[in-house]
Amino acid sequence: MTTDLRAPTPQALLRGAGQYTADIALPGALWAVFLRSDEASGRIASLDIEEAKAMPGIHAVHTGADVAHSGGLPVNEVIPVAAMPRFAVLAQGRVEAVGQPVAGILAETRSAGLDAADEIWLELDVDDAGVDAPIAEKTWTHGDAADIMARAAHVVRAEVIHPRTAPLSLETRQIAVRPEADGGLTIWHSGQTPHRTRQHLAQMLGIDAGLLRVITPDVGGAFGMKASLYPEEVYCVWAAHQLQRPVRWSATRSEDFLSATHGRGIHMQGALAFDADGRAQALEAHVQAPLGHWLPNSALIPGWNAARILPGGYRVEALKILTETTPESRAATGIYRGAGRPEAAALIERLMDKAARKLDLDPFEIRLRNLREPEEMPVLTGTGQTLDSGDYAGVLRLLRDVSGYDARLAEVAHRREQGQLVGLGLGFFLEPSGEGWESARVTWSKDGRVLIESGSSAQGQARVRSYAAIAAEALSLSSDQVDVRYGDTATCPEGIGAVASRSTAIGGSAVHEACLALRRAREAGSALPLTEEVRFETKGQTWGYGAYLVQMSVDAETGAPRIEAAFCVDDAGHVVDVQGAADQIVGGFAQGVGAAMMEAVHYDSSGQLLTASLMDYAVPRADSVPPMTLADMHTPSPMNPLGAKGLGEAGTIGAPAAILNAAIDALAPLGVEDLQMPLTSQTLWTAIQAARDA
Ligand code: SMO
Repeated sequence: MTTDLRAPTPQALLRGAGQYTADIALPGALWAVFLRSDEASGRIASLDIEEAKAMPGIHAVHTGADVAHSGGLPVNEVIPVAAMPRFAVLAQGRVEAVGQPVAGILAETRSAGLDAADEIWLELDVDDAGVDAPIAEKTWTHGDAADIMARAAHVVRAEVIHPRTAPLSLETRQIAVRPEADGGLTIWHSGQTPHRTRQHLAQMLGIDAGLLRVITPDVGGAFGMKASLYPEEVYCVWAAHQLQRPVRWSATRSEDFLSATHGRGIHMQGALAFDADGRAQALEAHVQAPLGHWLPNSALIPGWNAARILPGGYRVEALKILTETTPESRAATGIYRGAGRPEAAALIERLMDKAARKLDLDPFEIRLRNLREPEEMPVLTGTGQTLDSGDYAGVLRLLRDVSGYDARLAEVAHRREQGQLVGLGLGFFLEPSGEGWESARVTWSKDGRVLIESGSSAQGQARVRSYAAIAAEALSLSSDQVDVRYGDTATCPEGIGAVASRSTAIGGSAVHEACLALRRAREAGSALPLTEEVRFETKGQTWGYGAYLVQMSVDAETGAPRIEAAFCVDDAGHVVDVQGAADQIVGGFAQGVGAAMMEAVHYDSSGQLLTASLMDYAVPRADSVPPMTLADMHTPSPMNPLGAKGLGEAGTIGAPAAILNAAIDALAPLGVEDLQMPLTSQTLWTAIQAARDA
């Protein structure tokens, strides 16, 4: 069995040469299958597993009582939680959402496990799910926003509702666990944070972390959905340890719809006050962020991000923002590419567009009047964030140029005279990336080859290419002399992982500093082989940013929307991998198109999931991606030696704001002032009819 995780190139992944968790051979492994709740809320009146246990090929069946001892999953309390919902490996006395695992079955084959699940008799006393009170809330206050609001020349208000979305990585959740002779466990896991996974498992199951080896082999997309441990995964690790048998689980697509974390779902309302010249003076906002029936590690991040980032790049000092997070008897919510950033951008950009209309200013002009200047930075915002660097007005001016904005305005005016529904939408956004530290061990061998072992990990981002390029530049080598390895707690130095667009700026800086140390050692006359290990701690978050312009037409008869063109200007500081950066923008934009125009997880009023397969849940395809023109600026970040900023979420953050503004602009001649996502043909057709009837 291979344990040499020399990471493959992107080309190898495309050829099918990757090795994913489901590819790991695990002779004699038992398949985990779960009986899941088919009700959203209720007391377990009876749960009879005897018949299931007696079925052929069934090794064991467990219920909540068997795993009641396990500890809770640590939650990152960026907003303090008043009453933490219970983390249950298997339901404890009650069910709290459709899809919650109630019994775990260990079977010789998956189909035997599925048959046994049919023979488990679960009786529920169904009760009323209801919506609880918020369990975590936080207010950001600066100055006296209410007073300014009351005296302002102009106040605009907006509401943006983001549907729950399913992150939908191509590879579903996967885990494979093998007990080892020393009493330890090797765990192959489709995850984003191997070291954190090891630490959380050790803590929850009371196993010494030194006995656990977590390997994240190739991971087929994650988008934040794989940044936390799941009850099903904790069960597999517990069961393998308990039974001393290898155990594996591979989620079906429907299991992911039911019980993987959902993103978004945030409902935001805001008001922005302006003086007579269109200068923003005060901001008030309310962020309602839904939680599910349990909290993954990053459950509170989206609601926190949506608030702290909300003023964006604009000079609006007085503010009052309240975030409330409320559990629902639904699947858990968590981070999903952007994680609160698209929500912040959509609300502030709606407010800016509304103000432009009210003050009769061009959408570019009102933003240029309010964006912070490069000379102000670093600057502390009203929500206590330090914006590191940037030329925000510069990207707007570049966007205006590359999009040929003035000619497009004329084209839109002309087509409107012919009765067409067509509009332009602008969105400016910020992308704060991760904080903290990351590590790298770099070895320069006698044969001249260099091996990077990173504490970071990856899920398809061509990390090999960027880390190899950083090492090649520092050591004056060619990239093909560099190998990269990551995603194994046994062989790689301690690290955080691939979340929050942090890997190039922080993990890459660790590689850079380790290579510079090697270079110095070499120049001082040391002989090869040489190894350097560096733990790089960032001085603070980097704030990537950008501005997107979308041209959209809407079929007046059917409501069908079409993005005719998209222009994306991004500033991610120093860019290491130019092709990889462009790919991230395009892929991210496609996910933003999905969120803005087609995706929505639906539950009925009793908590039944209506969108449990790709028959019911639309996702963007190649033909949903419009013609895109990319342009970039490069304002280096002072926070790390590479000057790099995060960029992996940019497309997903900037797209919905621009698309929403474009759709509303397209229907504006009919008197439409607001629309909510997803902007499907039905949404737009309904808005057109309502406007015509008005
Ligand atoms: S939403 Mo990301 O994987 O931090």
